[in-house]
Amino acid sequence: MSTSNAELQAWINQVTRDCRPDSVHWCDGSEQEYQGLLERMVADGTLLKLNQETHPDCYLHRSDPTDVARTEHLTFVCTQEQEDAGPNNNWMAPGEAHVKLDKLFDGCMEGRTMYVVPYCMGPIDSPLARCGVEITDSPYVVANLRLMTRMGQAALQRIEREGRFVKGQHSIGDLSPERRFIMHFPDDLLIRSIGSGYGGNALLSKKCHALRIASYQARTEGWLAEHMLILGLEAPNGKRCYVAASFPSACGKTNLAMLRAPLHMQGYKIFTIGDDICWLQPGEDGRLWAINPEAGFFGVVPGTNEDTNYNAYAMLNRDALFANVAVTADNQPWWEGKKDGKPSLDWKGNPYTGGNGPAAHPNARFTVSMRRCPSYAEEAEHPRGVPISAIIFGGRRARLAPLVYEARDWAHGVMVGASVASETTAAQTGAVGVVRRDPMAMKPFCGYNFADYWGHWLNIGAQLKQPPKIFHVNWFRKDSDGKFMWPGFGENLRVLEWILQRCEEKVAGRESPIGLLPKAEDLNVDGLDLAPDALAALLSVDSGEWREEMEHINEYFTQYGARLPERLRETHRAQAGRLAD
Ligand code: GTP
Ligand code: SPV
Ligand code: MN
Repeated sequence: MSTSNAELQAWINQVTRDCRPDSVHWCDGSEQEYQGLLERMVADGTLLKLNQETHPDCYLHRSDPTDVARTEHLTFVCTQEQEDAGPNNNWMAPGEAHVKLDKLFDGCMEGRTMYVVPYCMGPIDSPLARCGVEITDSPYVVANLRLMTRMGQAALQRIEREGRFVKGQHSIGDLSPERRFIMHFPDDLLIRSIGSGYGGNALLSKKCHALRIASYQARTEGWLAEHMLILGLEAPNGKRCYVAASFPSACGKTNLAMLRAPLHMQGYKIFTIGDDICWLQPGEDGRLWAINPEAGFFGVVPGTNEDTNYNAYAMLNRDALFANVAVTADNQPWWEGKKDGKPSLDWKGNPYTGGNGPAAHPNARFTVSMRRCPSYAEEAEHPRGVPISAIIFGGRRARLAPLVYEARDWAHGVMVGASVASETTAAQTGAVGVVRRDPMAMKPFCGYNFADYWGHWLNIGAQLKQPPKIFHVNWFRKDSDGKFMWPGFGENLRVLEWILQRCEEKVAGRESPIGLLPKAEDLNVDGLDLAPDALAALLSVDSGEWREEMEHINEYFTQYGARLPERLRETHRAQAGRLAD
């Protein structure tokens, strides 16, 4: 096959010459092609067929034990000037990066098939959507892209019509962490990734394109590429509004996006538009509009069950690809938090004895098409997206951050987002549970200098006639025994209800130095089994601790030197002042 786009054809020819695959396969995105890939992977052991009676069309992929999460220390942004990548990114000069990568890619596909995968991020007819092509030697990556993106013929046609696309060159190489790099060349709309077959390292449409490259593009084009879920919230009166929420990796986006109303709040309904990535653009009407560029989910498996995430759990019994879960004796997938069955083999395929850590890897994941989600919203296909009424930032903080508070205005909201901190999780390699700054949940994903990014956020706000209100939430506050104080999951709807009422100006907030908190009587806690004083603690602001926090935020901002927007500095100063009073 070939394409009428000369740039694409030349790039494919070049990669073919360099990587020397045995054959080249252009993906058309058909069901037949998908089934063929699955069969081939079952035959060579890349995939294991799970119990087809209980889990029709479900498969398990066991990745290399050194390749189970994103590797941030091997991820680089290669701009000409280091300052443009900023202190928030690893940087390498483009020339040096290409020399290193050329050596690694040389002949790396010998004996393998090279797949050419055109994909579209966003509804295929949306002006907000953008296309890309991933070249990969991993049929597992291709199968994931089929579920996660609008992939194949239609995307190629859009590329040929528009002429512009992001290039992603990927090879699993020899899977050695010593020869693993995920490099971005935003000026060339190019990604080169080698040595990993896992998630965000290898499905280049996702974090590499839809966040790192897209955020860079968005800055010059006047939009935002964010690590956010999008949900539709339908109130008992039938009115729907849309909310975008940004939490760091493995901090609750998928769960909130698919929330099911608990029994006592049956009048409400949540619709899922996206669970991980959101592209936002000011509309002509002065509102902020959002699309989900993805078409599927790559979600955290452990902890998922009928109570925590009913809708996700319902998707996991057919047409799902699992990565690094355990299996039961009758070959059903199993993970920590699953209520039935017991593990027979752990995620590495070894007999599970109980003494050797969890049976499923803590970052075990599922891949499924969005259409399989019972709460999937038709609006996800709307070319112009949905208008956003509220933006929520959040993190995993055992202390300090209250359950919910509202920023005073857009600029204050940008400061709230820029100062998000969260405990690290298993979604990236390295220590778990360490608090680090993760502004807008974008620390691993912003393709340029954070200082410029915050400036861009301020500019976007200035263009909006009806800017969304900005909130901060924390589901993860712990008591002195180390137990979560807030029940979380479905009960988070109580917080969404308050947010909705604030958006509609139906309730007033309670002023505090960090923003508006709910008055105790405005947060619905009927029927909740909260420890005595828990609500007061969840809604309290400790000025002493917050003064210290403002010092830490200041130290963090100082790294960005003169590039830090003055407005952000002022907003910080004003809050520190309010805390000192
Ligand atoms: P990425 O896909 O990595 O970007 O993560 P995500 O933000 O979509 O995270 P996800 O919703 O998959 O949640 C990850 C973990 O957080 C799981 O272990 C959940 O059980 C836990 N979690 C989610 N929501 C809540 C909550 O409200 N309270 C508590 N305590 N845990 C939660
Ligand atoms: C995350 O780590 O934020 C994810 C999973 O959503 S990955 O696709 O691996 O980045
Ligand atoms: Mn994510």
